[in-house]
Amino acid sequence: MSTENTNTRTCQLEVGELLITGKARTDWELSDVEALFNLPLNDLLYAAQWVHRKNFDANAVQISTLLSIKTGGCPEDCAYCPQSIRYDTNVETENLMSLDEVRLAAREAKAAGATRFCMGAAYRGPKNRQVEKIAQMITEIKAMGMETCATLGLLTQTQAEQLACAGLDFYNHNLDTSESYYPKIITTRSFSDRLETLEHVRAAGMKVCCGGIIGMGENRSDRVSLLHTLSTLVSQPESVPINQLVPIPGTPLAEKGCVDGLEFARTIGVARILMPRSHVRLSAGRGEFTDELQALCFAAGANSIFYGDILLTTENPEHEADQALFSKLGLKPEPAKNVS
Ligand code: SAM
Ligand code: DTB
Ligand code: SF4
Repeated sequence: MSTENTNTRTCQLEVGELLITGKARTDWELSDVEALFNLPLNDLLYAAQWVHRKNFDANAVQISTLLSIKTGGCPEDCAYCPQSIRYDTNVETENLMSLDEVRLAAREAKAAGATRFCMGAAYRGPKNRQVEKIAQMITEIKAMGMETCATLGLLTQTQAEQLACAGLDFYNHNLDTSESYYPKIITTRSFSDRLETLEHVRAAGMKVCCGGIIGMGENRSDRVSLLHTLSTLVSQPESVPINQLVPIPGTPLAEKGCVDGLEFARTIGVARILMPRSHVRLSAGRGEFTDELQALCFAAGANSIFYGDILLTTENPEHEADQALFSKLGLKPEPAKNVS
């Protein structure tokens, strides 16, 4: 394996039975994804690094800041989620934050060096009056010179266009898992509802942030299927968050254990090869990772993180810990202008 052929104009790499070019393609077969998952880890890491270096500075990591602008009280039944009203968790229901509160938080994030500001809301989907308020927040944050991202649940086409007009750069909406495992995790909206929202986001001209969660009791074939679906969307998502389940007491997935770290890193490596130009983000669950596992994930092609002590409701590594890790690994924040 791994014979680099530099004789042709396009560099190619033989990876097991596959020939990869490091360019984005959306015609992956399920069997290709399976084959990548089955590679010896060293071969997978080599191929993922090869692809990563063809498309990115391998030592630069895109940094986003996340703010929960509307916490808790969500009517949906997502089995992993501390914000669902159906589960008895420690999360209190709060109203949508005011424009003043969000402005202040965004100023602080900017001062701390954030280049992208993401706002999350515990909605099934926003009401039109909520979209109007959030559109104002987006316009103000854009004016501060940061990129904007929001995750508000299902969107209609009109809502997606309103958000795009307000200056929203990215919309995060995850598939979460494979189509076949999905009904075991969420029953209040379907996999195809999610695909429809992604289509609305694309049609409105925004960039797509879409990924999933590892460690919800799914098996390897579900992880294969999730990455296959993501990489064969009409356009690949520009950002691909790979979350490790944070098991929350009170939710149906409270007792699920952590997925094996090597399997997590393998998932990152496969995502990197399938979606060469996407930012692959280490998202929820990073607080439980050792420095060594994070280093392995960066080596496998992860190049984005959430920075800040809290995600939406759960803990993220403290910023001092991330600064120390970046220093130990020789990583640097990716400059905003290169961020896709
Ligand atoms: N309500 C909106 C929605 O569901 O699209 C936006 C917020 S929701 C919290 C965003 C994403 O966070 C979910 O799709 C899921 O992937 C992730 N998430 C939520 N709880 C999690 C948990 N306990 N562990 C890992 N990821 C989680
Ligand atoms: C994503 O995929 N992960 C982030 C972001 N999109 C919004 C959210 C993770 C939430 C983890 C659980 C919590 O903090 O409540
Ligand atoms: Fe609601 Fe989103 Fe949590 Fe599902 S993931 S319960 S939609 S906040």
